Amino acid sequence: MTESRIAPDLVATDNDKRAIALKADYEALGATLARRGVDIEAVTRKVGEFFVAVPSWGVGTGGTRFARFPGTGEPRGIFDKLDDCAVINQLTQATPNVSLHIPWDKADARELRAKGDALGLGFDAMNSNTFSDAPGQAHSYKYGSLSHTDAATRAQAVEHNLECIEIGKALGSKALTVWIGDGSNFPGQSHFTKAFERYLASMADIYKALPDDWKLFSEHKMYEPAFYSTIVQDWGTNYLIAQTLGPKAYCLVDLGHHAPNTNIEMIVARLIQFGKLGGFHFNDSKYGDDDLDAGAIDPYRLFLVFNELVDAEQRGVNDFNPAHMIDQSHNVTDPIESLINSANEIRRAYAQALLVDRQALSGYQDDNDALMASETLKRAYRADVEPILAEARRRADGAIDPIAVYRASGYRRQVAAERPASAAGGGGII
Ligand SMILES: [Mn+2]
Repeated sequence: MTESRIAPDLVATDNDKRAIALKADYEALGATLARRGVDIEAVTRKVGEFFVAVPSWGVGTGGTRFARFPGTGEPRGIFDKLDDCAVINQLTQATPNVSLHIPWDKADARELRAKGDALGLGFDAMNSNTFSDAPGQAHSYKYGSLSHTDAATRAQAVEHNLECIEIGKALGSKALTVWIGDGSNFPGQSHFTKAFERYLASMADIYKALPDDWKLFSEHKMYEPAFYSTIVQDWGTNYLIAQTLGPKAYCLVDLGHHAPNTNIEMIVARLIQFGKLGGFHFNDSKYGDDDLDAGAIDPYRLFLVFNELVDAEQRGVNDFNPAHMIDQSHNVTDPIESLINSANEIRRAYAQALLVDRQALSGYQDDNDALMASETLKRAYRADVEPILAEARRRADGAIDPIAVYRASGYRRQVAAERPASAAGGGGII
Protein backbone atom coordinates (compact mmCIF):
# COMPACT_ATOMS: atom_id res chain seq x y z
CA MET A 1 0.00 0.00 0.00
CA THR A 2 1.49 3.31 -1.09
CA GLU A 3 1.80 5.96 1.61
CA SER A 4 0.01 9.20 0.70
CA ARG A 5 1.41 12.54 1.77
CA ILE A 6 -1.95 14.20 1.06
CA ALA A 7 -5.13 12.56 2.39
CA PRO A 8 -6.76 10.59 -0.47
CA ASP A 9 -10.15 11.79 0.83
CA LEU A 10 -9.16 15.38 0.15
CA VAL A 11 -8.38 14.50 -3.48
CA ALA A 12 -11.60 12.51 -3.86
CA THR A 13 -13.76 15.26 -2.35
CA ASP A 14 -12.25 17.93 -4.58
CA ASN A 15 -12.61 15.67 -7.63
CA ASP A 16 -16.29 15.09 -6.78
CA LYS A 17 -16.88 18.85 -6.86
CA ARG A 18 -15.41 19.09 -10.35
CA ALA A 19 -16.61 15.81 -11.85
CA ILE A 20 -19.81 17.04 -13.52
CA ALA A 21 -18.12 19.96 -15.28
CA LEU A 22 -15.23 17.74 -16.39
CA LYS A 23 -17.62 15.14 -17.81
CA ALA A 24 -19.39 17.80 -19.86
CA ASP A 25 -16.13 19.31 -21.13
CA TYR A 26 -14.69 15.89 -21.93
CA GLU A 27 -17.77 14.86 -23.90
CA ALA A 28 -17.82 18.14 -25.81
CA LEU A 29 -14.14 17.76 -26.74
CA GLY A 30 -14.74 14.11 -27.61
CA ALA A 31 -17.48 15.16 -30.08
CA THR A 32 -15.24 17.81 -31.66
CA LEU A 33 -12.36 15.37 -32.05
CA ALA A 34 -14.64 12.64 -33.40
CA ARG A 35 -15.59 14.97 -36.28
CA ARG A 36 -11.86 15.10 -37.08
CA GLY A 37 -11.62 11.32 -36.95
CA VAL A 38 -9.81 11.30 -33.59
CA ASP A 39 -10.89 8.87 -30.85
CA ILE A 40 -10.58 10.80 -27.59
CA GLU A 41 -10.38 7.59 -25.57
CA ALA A 42 -7.25 6.51 -27.43
CA VAL A 43 -5.63 9.88 -26.76
CA THR A 44 -6.58 9.84 -23.05
CA ARG A 45 -5.15 6.35 -22.69
CA LYS A 46 -1.84 7.37 -24.27
CA VAL A 47 -1.61 10.52 -22.12
CA GLY A 48 -2.25 8.43 -19.00
CA GLU A 49 0.66 6.19 -19.95
CA PHE A 50 3.07 9.07 -20.49
CA PHE A 51 5.43 9.78 -17.60
CA VAL A 52 8.17 12.27 -16.92
CA ALA A 53 10.81 12.00 -14.19
CA VAL A 54 11.16 14.70 -11.55
CA PRO A 55 14.65 15.88 -10.58
CA SER A 56 15.46 15.55 -6.88
CA TRP A 57 17.22 18.93 -7.04
CA GLY A 58 14.07 20.57 -8.42
CA VAL A 59 12.06 20.39 -5.19
CA GLY A 60 14.40 22.77 -3.38
CA THR A 61 14.27 26.48 -4.21
CA GLY A 62 16.80 27.32 -6.91
CA GLY A 63 18.83 30.45 -7.24
CA THR A 64 21.09 32.47 -9.47
CA ARG A 65 24.76 33.34 -9.12
CA PHE A 66 23.57 36.49 -7.37
CA ALA A 67 21.40 35.05 -4.64
CA ARG A 68 19.07 32.34 -3.52
CA PHE A 69 15.87 33.12 -1.64
CA PRO A 70 14.82 29.95 0.15
CA GLY A 71 11.15 29.11 0.54
CA THR A 72 9.56 27.68 3.66
CA GLY A 73 9.62 24.00 4.46
CA GLU A 74 12.51 23.28 2.11
CA PRO A 75 13.60 19.63 2.00
CA ARG A 76 16.55 18.97 4.33
CA GLY A 77 17.88 16.02 2.36
CA ILE A 78 16.98 13.30 -0.06
CA PHE A 79 14.31 11.69 2.15
CA ASP A 80 12.41 14.98 2.44
CA LYS A 81 12.88 15.47 -1.30
CA LEU A 82 11.29 12.09 -1.97
CA ASP A 83 8.29 13.09 0.18
CA ASP A 84 7.84 16.21 -1.97
CA CYS A 85 8.24 14.18 -5.17
CA ALA A 86 5.54 11.80 -3.90
CA VAL A 87 3.11 14.72 -3.53
CA ILE A 88 3.73 15.73 -7.15
CA ASN A 89 3.11 12.18 -8.32
CA GLN A 90 0.08 11.65 -6.09
CA LEU A 91 -1.69 14.66 -7.60
CA THR A 92 -0.51 14.42 -11.24
CA GLN A 93 -0.04 10.64 -11.57
CA ALA A 94 2.51 11.64 -14.22
CA THR A 95 5.82 11.52 -12.31
CA PRO A 96 6.43 8.07 -10.77
CA ASN A 97 10.23 8.34 -11.08
CA VAL A 98 12.85 10.56 -9.49
CA SER A 99 16.24 11.40 -10.99
CA LEU A 100 18.95 11.51 -8.31
CA HIS A 101 22.06 13.61 -8.13
CA ILE A 102 25.24 12.33 -6.54
CA PRO A 103 26.75 13.41 -4.14
CA TRP A 104 23.81 15.68 -3.15
CA ASP A 105 21.47 12.71 -2.70
CA LYS A 106 23.96 10.22 -1.33
CA ALA A 107 22.37 7.93 1.26
CA ASP A 108 22.12 4.27 2.12
CA ALA A 109 20.79 2.58 -1.02
CA ARG A 110 18.55 0.15 0.89
CA GLU A 111 16.95 2.99 2.82
CA LEU A 112 16.46 4.98 -0.38
CA ARG A 113 14.85 2.05 -2.10
CA ALA A 114 12.61 1.31 0.88
CA LYS A 115 11.49 4.94 1.01
CA GLY A 116 10.85 4.94 -2.76
CA ASP A 117 8.85 1.71 -2.50
CA ALA A 118 6.76 3.08 0.38
CA LEU A 119 5.93 6.20 -1.61
CA GLY A 120 5.39 4.40 -4.92
CA LEU A 121 8.43 6.06 -6.49
CA GLY A 122 11.14 4.54 -8.68
CA PHE A 123 14.54 5.91 -9.65
CA ASP A 124 15.33 7.31 -13.07
CA ALA A 125 18.73 8.26 -14.53
CA MET A 126 21.58 8.92 -12.09
CA ASN A 127 23.35 12.26 -12.42
CA SER A 128 27.02 12.64 -11.60
CA ASN A 129 28.58 15.88 -10.42
CA THR A 130 32.09 16.84 -11.42
CA PHE A 131 31.21 20.50 -11.91
CA SER A 132 31.73 21.37 -8.25
CA ASP A 133 34.09 20.18 -5.54
CA ALA A 134 32.75 17.89 -2.84
CA PRO A 135 34.12 18.55 0.66
CA GLY A 136 37.46 16.86 1.19
CA GLN A 137 38.01 15.63 -2.35
CA ALA A 138 41.68 15.26 -3.30
CA HIS A 139 41.70 17.12 -6.63
CA SER A 140 39.76 20.26 -7.53
CA TYR A 141 37.57 20.61 -10.64
CA LYS A 142 38.30 24.32 -10.93
CA TYR A 143 40.07 23.71 -14.25
CA GLY A 144 37.97 20.80 -15.41
CA SER A 145 37.13 17.21 -14.58
CA LEU A 146 36.88 14.49 -17.24
CA SER A 147 38.99 16.62 -19.62
CA HIS A 148 41.40 18.01 -17.00
CA THR A 149 45.07 18.29 -17.99
CA ASP A 150 46.01 16.33 -14.84
CA ALA A 151 45.58 12.54 -15.06
CA ALA A 152 44.84 12.11 -11.34
CA THR A 153 41.99 14.64 -11.51
CA ARG A 154 40.53 12.86 -14.53
CA ALA A 155 40.82 9.51 -12.75
CA GLN A 156 38.99 10.94 -9.72
CA ALA A 157 36.17 12.21 -11.99
CA VAL A 158 35.91 8.82 -13.72
CA GLU A 159 35.84 7.09 -10.33
CA HIS A 160 32.96 9.32 -9.19
CA ASN A 161 30.93 8.32 -12.26
CA LEU A 162 31.62 4.64 -11.57
CA GLU A 163 30.33 5.16 -8.04
CA CYS A 164 27.14 6.72 -9.47
CA ILE A 165 26.64 3.60 -11.58
CA GLU A 166 27.07 1.39 -8.50
CA ILE A 167 24.56 3.41 -6.49
CA GLY A 168 22.16 3.38 -9.43
CA LYS A 169 22.44 -0.40 -9.75
CA ALA A 170 21.35 -0.77 -6.14
CA LEU A 171 18.38 1.53 -6.78
CA GLY A 172 17.14 -0.05 -9.99
CA SER A 173 18.21 2.85 -12.20
CA LYS A 174 19.11 2.09 -15.82
CA ALA A 175 20.98 5.19 -16.99
CA LEU A 176 23.76 7.60 -16.13
CA THR A 177 23.62 11.23 -17.26
CA VAL A 178 26.95 13.00 -17.55
CA TRP A 179 27.09 16.75 -17.78
CA ILE A 180 30.41 18.48 -17.19
CA GLY A 181 31.18 22.16 -16.85
CA ASP A 182 34.61 21.72 -18.45
CA GLY A 183 35.71 24.45 -20.81
CA SER A 184 37.71 27.66 -20.89
CA ASN A 185 37.20 31.36 -20.30
CA PHE A 186 39.97 32.72 -22.54
CA PRO A 187 41.09 32.07 -26.11
CA GLY A 188 44.27 30.02 -25.92
CA GLN A 189 43.55 28.75 -22.40
CA SER A 190 42.71 25.26 -23.60
CA HIS A 191 43.76 23.18 -26.62
CA PHE A 192 40.41 22.24 -28.21
CA THR A 193 41.54 18.94 -29.69
CA LYS A 194 43.68 17.68 -26.82
CA ALA A 195 40.99 18.55 -24.27
CA PHE A 196 38.34 16.68 -26.26
CA GLU A 197 40.67 13.68 -26.64
CA ARG A 198 41.11 13.57 -22.87
CA TYR A 199 37.33 13.83 -22.37
CA LEU A 200 36.65 10.98 -24.81
CA ALA A 201 39.22 8.75 -23.10
CA SER A 202 37.63 9.40 -19.69
CA MET A 203 34.14 8.73 -21.05
CA ALA A 204 35.38 5.49 -22.62
CA ASP A 205 36.49 4.35 -19.14
CA ILE A 206 33.01 5.14 -17.78
CA TYR A 207 31.33 3.44 -20.74
CA LYS A 208 33.33 0.26 -20.09
CA ALA A 209 31.82 0.01 -16.59
CA LEU A 210 28.24 0.48 -17.81
CA PRO A 211 25.99 -2.59 -17.33
CA ASP A 212 24.65 -4.05 -20.57
CA ASP A 213 21.07 -2.93 -19.92
CA TRP A 214 22.08 0.66 -19.08
CA LYS A 215 22.32 3.77 -21.23
CA LEU A 216 24.91 6.52 -20.99
CA PHE A 217 23.54 10.00 -21.68
CA SER A 218 25.87 12.86 -22.46
CA GLU A 219 24.32 16.30 -22.13
CA HIS A 220 25.51 19.23 -24.22
CA LYS A 221 25.36 22.86 -23.16
CA MET A 222 26.55 25.85 -25.13
CA TYR A 223 28.18 27.83 -22.33
CA GLU A 224 28.20 28.41 -18.56
CA PRO A 225 30.10 27.95 -16.32
CA ALA A 226 32.77 28.27 -19.02
CA PHE A 227 32.24 31.42 -21.07
CA TYR A 228 34.61 31.12 -24.01
CA SER A 229 34.63 27.44 -24.96
CA THR A 230 32.84 24.38 -23.61
CA ILE A 231 33.94 20.79 -24.22
CA VAL A 232 30.46 19.41 -25.00
CA GLN A 233 28.96 22.58 -26.42
CA ASP A 234 26.38 21.42 -28.93
CA TRP A 235 24.50 18.47 -30.38
CA GLY A 236 27.11 17.92 -33.09
CA THR A 237 29.85 17.32 -30.55
CA ASN A 238 27.38 15.31 -28.48
CA TYR A 239 26.59 13.11 -31.48
CA LEU A 240 30.32 12.52 -32.07
CA ILE A 241 30.65 11.42 -28.44
CA ALA A 242 27.74 8.97 -28.68
CA GLN A 243 29.06 7.60 -31.99
CA THR A 244 32.59 7.22 -30.65
CA LEU A 245 31.60 5.51 -27.40
CA GLY A 246 29.23 2.88 -28.79
CA PRO A 247 25.64 1.62 -28.91
CA LYS A 248 24.83 2.26 -25.23
CA ALA A 249 25.75 5.96 -25.55
CA TYR A 250 23.09 8.53 -26.43
CA CYS A 251 22.63 12.29 -26.58
CA LEU A 252 20.54 14.08 -23.99
CA VAL A 253 18.79 17.26 -25.09
CA ASP A 254 18.24 19.88 -22.39
CA LEU A 255 15.91 22.40 -24.03
CA GLY A 256 17.65 25.35 -22.33
CA HIS A 257 21.15 24.45 -23.47
CA HIS A 258 20.99 26.08 -26.90
CA ALA A 259 21.42 29.53 -28.36
CA PRO A 260 18.16 31.54 -28.48
CA ASN A 261 16.08 30.72 -31.58
CA THR A 262 17.87 27.42 -32.25
CA ASN A 263 15.59 24.98 -34.06
CA ILE A 264 15.59 22.36 -31.30
CA GLU A 265 12.85 20.22 -32.85
CA MET A 266 15.06 19.77 -35.89
CA ILE A 267 17.97 18.63 -33.70
CA VAL A 268 15.55 16.14 -32.15
CA ALA A 269 14.57 14.86 -35.61
CA ARG A 270 18.23 14.42 -36.62
CA LEU A 271 19.11 12.51 -33.46
CA ILE A 272 16.07 10.26 -33.94
CA GLN A 273 17.04 9.59 -37.56
CA PHE A 274 20.50 8.42 -36.54
CA GLY A 275 19.39 6.47 -33.46
CA LYS A 276 21.08 8.66 -30.87
CA LEU A 277 18.28 10.50 -29.10
CA GLY A 278 18.66 9.43 -25.47
CA GLY A 279 16.15 11.74 -23.87
CA PHE A 280 15.31 15.16 -22.55
CA HIS A 281 15.72 17.60 -19.76
CA PHE A 282 12.54 19.64 -20.12
CA ASN A 283 12.43 23.30 -19.13
CA ASP A 284 11.89 26.61 -20.90
CA SER A 285 14.00 29.68 -21.57
CA LYS A 286 13.90 33.17 -22.99
CA TYR A 287 17.59 34.11 -23.18
CA GLY A 288 19.92 31.36 -22.05
CA ASP A 289 19.86 28.39 -19.71
CA ASP A 290 17.07 30.03 -17.76
CA ASP A 291 15.64 26.77 -16.35
CA LEU A 292 12.12 28.20 -16.33
CA ASP A 293 9.06 25.96 -16.12
CA ALA A 294 8.31 23.79 -19.16
CA GLY A 295 5.92 25.56 -21.50
CA ALA A 296 6.11 28.85 -19.57
CA ILE A 297 7.76 30.87 -22.35
CA ASP A 298 7.31 29.07 -25.66
CA PRO A 299 4.68 26.32 -25.45
CA TYR A 300 4.58 26.08 -29.25
CA ARG A 301 8.23 25.00 -29.31
CA LEU A 302 7.48 22.32 -26.73
CA PHE A 303 4.62 21.14 -28.96
CA LEU A 304 6.92 21.06 -32.00
CA VAL A 305 9.41 18.90 -30.10
CA PHE A 306 6.59 16.49 -29.21
CA ASN A 307 5.41 16.61 -32.80
CA GLU A 308 8.74 15.01 -33.78
CA LEU A 309 8.46 12.44 -30.97
CA VAL A 310 4.93 11.39 -31.92
CA ASP A 311 5.92 11.28 -35.59
CA ALA A 312 8.75 8.87 -34.73
CA GLU A 313 6.49 6.83 -32.45
CA GLN A 314 3.85 6.48 -35.16
CA ARG A 315 6.41 5.64 -37.86
CA GLY A 316 7.55 2.80 -35.59
CA VAL A 317 11.17 3.95 -35.41
CA ASN A 318 13.35 1.13 -34.11
CA ASP A 319 14.26 1.11 -30.41
CA PHE A 320 12.58 4.46 -29.88
CA ASN A 321 12.31 4.97 -26.16
CA PRO A 322 13.66 8.39 -25.11
CA ALA A 323 13.88 9.28 -21.41
CA HIS A 324 11.70 12.16 -20.26
CA MET A 325 13.05 14.21 -17.37
CA ILE A 326 12.43 17.69 -16.02
CA ASP A 327 15.41 19.93 -15.20
CA GLN A 328 14.32 23.28 -13.83
CA SER A 329 15.24 25.85 -11.22
CA HIS A 330 12.33 27.29 -9.25
CA ASN A 331 13.41 30.64 -7.87
CA VAL A 332 10.12 32.47 -7.31
CA THR A 333 7.48 29.72 -7.07
CA ASP A 334 6.75 26.83 -4.73
CA PRO A 335 8.82 24.11 -6.44
CA ILE A 336 6.09 21.52 -5.92
CA GLU A 337 3.57 23.72 -7.75
CA SER A 338 6.02 24.41 -10.59
CA LEU A 339 6.75 20.72 -11.03
CA ILE A 340 3.03 19.82 -10.98
CA ASN A 341 2.39 22.44 -13.65
CA SER A 342 5.40 21.42 -15.72
CA ALA A 343 4.42 17.75 -15.74
CA ASN A 344 0.98 18.82 -16.96
CA GLU A 345 2.43 21.12 -19.63
CA ILE A 346 4.63 18.32 -20.95
CA ARG A 347 1.64 16.00 -21.12
CA ARG A 348 -0.32 18.79 -22.82
CA ALA A 349 2.29 19.07 -25.59
CA TYR A 350 2.18 15.30 -26.01
CA ALA A 351 -1.64 15.27 -26.20
CA GLN A 352 -1.67 18.08 -28.76
CA ALA A 353 0.95 16.29 -30.86
CA LEU A 354 -1.22 13.18 -30.83
CA LEU A 355 -3.99 15.23 -32.49
CA VAL A 356 -1.93 16.12 -35.58
CA ASP A 357 -3.52 14.71 -38.73
CA ARG A 358 -0.32 13.11 -40.03
CA GLN A 359 -1.78 11.81 -43.24
CA ALA A 360 -3.02 15.27 -44.19
CA LEU A 361 0.30 16.80 -43.13
CA SER A 362 2.23 14.36 -45.28
CA GLY A 363 0.01 15.20 -48.26
CA TYR A 364 0.55 18.94 -47.82
CA GLN A 365 4.29 18.38 -47.54
CA ASP A 366 4.34 16.36 -50.78
CA ASP A 367 2.27 19.05 -52.51
CA ASN A 368 4.48 21.86 -51.15
CA ASP A 369 1.39 23.44 -49.61
CA ALA A 370 3.24 25.36 -46.92
CA LEU A 371 0.20 27.20 -45.60
CA MET A 372 -1.95 24.13 -45.07
CA ALA A 373 0.96 22.13 -43.63
CA SER A 374 1.49 24.84 -41.03
CA GLU A 375 -2.26 25.06 -40.38
CA THR A 376 -2.40 21.30 -39.78
CA LEU A 377 0.06 21.68 -36.93
CA LYS A 378 -1.62 24.82 -35.59
CA ARG A 379 -5.01 23.13 -35.61
CA ALA A 380 -3.72 20.42 -33.26
CA TYR A 381 -1.89 22.97 -31.12
CA ARG A 382 -4.94 25.21 -30.75
CA ALA A 383 -7.07 22.40 -29.31
CA ASP A 384 -7.75 22.84 -25.59
CA VAL A 385 -6.83 19.36 -24.37
CA GLU A 386 -7.22 20.19 -20.67
CA PRO A 387 -10.25 17.85 -20.31
CA ILE A 388 -8.08 14.98 -21.60
CA LEU A 389 -5.30 15.76 -19.12
CA ALA A 390 -7.75 16.12 -16.22
CA GLU A 391 -9.61 12.94 -17.12
CA ALA A 392 -6.33 10.98 -17.34
CA ARG A 393 -5.44 12.21 -13.85
CA ARG A 394 -8.90 11.45 -12.46
CA ARG A 395 -8.86 7.89 -13.80
CA ALA A 396 -5.52 7.25 -12.09
CA ASP A 397 -6.75 8.68 -8.75
CA GLY A 398 -4.86 11.91 -9.27
CA ALA A 399 -6.43 15.33 -8.90
CA ILE A 400 -8.63 16.98 -11.53
CA ASP A 401 -7.16 20.29 -10.31
CA PRO A 402 -3.84 19.36 -8.68
CA ILE A 403 -2.76 22.90 -7.74
CA ALA A 404 -6.08 23.59 -6.00
CA VAL A 405 -5.83 20.36 -4.00
CA TYR A 406 -2.19 21.00 -3.14
CA ARG A 407 -3.00 24.48 -1.83
CA ALA A 408 -6.02 23.22 0.11
CA SER A 409 -3.95 20.40 1.67
CA GLY A 410 -1.68 22.72 3.64
CA TYR A 411 1.25 20.40 2.86
CA ARG A 412 3.77 23.24 2.68
CA ARG A 413 2.68 24.67 6.05
CA GLN A 414 2.82 21.25 7.58
CA VAL A 415 6.37 20.47 6.39
CA ALA A 416 7.52 24.00 7.26
CA ALA A 417 6.75 23.17 10.88
CA GLU A 418 8.95 20.06 10.68
CA ARG A 419 11.77 21.41 8.53
CA PRO A 420 13.78 24.32 9.90
CA ALA A 421 14.49 27.19 7.51
CA SER A 422 17.87 26.88 5.82
CA ALA A 423 19.92 29.40 3.90
CA ALA A 424 21.98 26.80 2.10
CA GLY A 425 21.01 23.47 0.58
CA GLY A 426 21.57 22.06 -2.86
CA GLY A 427 20.10 24.46 -5.37
CA GLY A 428 22.04 23.04 -8.26
CA ILE A 429 21.12 23.60 -11.86
CA ILE A 430 22.39 21.27 -14.55
MN1 LIG B 1 20.02 19.50 -17.75
